[in-house]
Amino acid sequence: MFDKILIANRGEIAVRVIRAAREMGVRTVAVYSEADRDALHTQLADEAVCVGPAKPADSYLNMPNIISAAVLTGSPAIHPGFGFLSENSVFASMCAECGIKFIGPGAETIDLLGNKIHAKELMLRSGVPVVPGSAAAAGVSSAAAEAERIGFPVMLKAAAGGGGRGIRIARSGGEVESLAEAVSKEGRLFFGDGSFYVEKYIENPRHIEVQVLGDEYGNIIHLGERNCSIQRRHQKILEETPCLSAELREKLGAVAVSAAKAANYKNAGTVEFLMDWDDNFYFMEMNTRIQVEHPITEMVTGIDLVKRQILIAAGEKNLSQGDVKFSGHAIECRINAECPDNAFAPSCGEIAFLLTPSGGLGLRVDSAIYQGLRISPHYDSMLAKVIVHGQTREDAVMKMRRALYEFVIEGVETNIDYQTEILNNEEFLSGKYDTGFLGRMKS
Ligand code: MV4
Repeated sequence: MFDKILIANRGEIAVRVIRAAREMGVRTVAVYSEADRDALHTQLADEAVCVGPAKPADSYLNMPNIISAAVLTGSPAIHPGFGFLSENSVFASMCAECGIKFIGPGAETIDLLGNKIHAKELMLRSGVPVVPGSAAAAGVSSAAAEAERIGFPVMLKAAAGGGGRGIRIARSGGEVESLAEAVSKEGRLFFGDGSFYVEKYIENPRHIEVQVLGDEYGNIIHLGERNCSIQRRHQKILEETPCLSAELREKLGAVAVSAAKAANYKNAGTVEFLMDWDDNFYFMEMNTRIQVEHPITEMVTGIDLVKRQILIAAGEKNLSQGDVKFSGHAIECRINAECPDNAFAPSCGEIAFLLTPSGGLGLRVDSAIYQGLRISPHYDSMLAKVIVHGQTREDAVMKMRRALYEFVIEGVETNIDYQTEILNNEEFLSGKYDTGFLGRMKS
């Protein structure tokens, strides 16, 4: 086992990783920006190294500075968390070249799955169901013909896309060329890659993803699904598990394991599917990081995913599929510093008063905020994740309502009341909701 790891991240996920490491007897090194001198992750780690100014490009994305911090502190491994450098294959290679273990999949796997066209081609070859349509890159001039062949509506997607950037829906032939131009331009601008592809548009799908774990020896297991259909502008707001019958979970889980095997997948990953109301599912993409919503999977399986990540990176053999047992229902609500009454504009300032609802059976709050902390405009607006675990969905919903009722944050605006609205919504309570849910919810 590593005697020490460096955490190349900030906020709640950095704290989450530091906690796992400490429980394993592994020492921790935090990196922090000048804006994060007083941050919780900076204080909770055994050592902390300043890696640059507040702007992410100068600090949390500054690869030479972070590698230097690992070398100077004698850290044999780096956990990248999510966001920042977590899906950067150049960083993963740089770690390897410096003899530092990147806690995640190999650089080649990150590269392969980061390109949606290559990922889709791989899945097609491996028998994983993909959305009907072209796998190969389409050109602006051939896109309209592709779209006619597939049948409208279609979706145009940038090969390197993510976060809702570089995607357009085309409903008729006349608009394909200009939308293709736009997608290609966005791809070049945001990801340095103008290639794109065309596929059938699935109306009002559910976003269902499967957690997988692979070890260094090719043993891959799944840890069930998460329903992440409650999104606003491609930002997940609330996630829950389970959402499928045991039978469908086994089927989707087996497909997710095939997808991960095809990519020679190592460490924790997530296979994203679109699912329609006839339970047809289609591979969308694979995320090569630990995800924000991982705690709901931990709650229903009792498996600490971050500890598994560290153990796997250190060479430990995977659990077997039979070790994974599912129990009860878990929900996560993301608490953001934002103003729902003002187009969800980010809200900054000092946490003037804080009362965290953490207490009672089956309630967990993952967060890095404390009273007196200043919320900086430089970073993500997520302040906390409230995670509940109940025996049934109804129990979990009641527990989450209770937790949100108790949660007090003063000094910044939050979406706590907005989350409560979701939990009181009839469509949500029916459990039968899709990615159009928040757009329909009137508040
Ligand atoms: C789709 C789709 C329907 N059909 N692809 C949105 C972000 C990107 N990762 C993929 N996305 C979608 N791709 C086809 N062929 C609908 C979406 C989509 C969506 C997906 C998951 C969660 C929320 C969403 C909201 C709008 C659109």
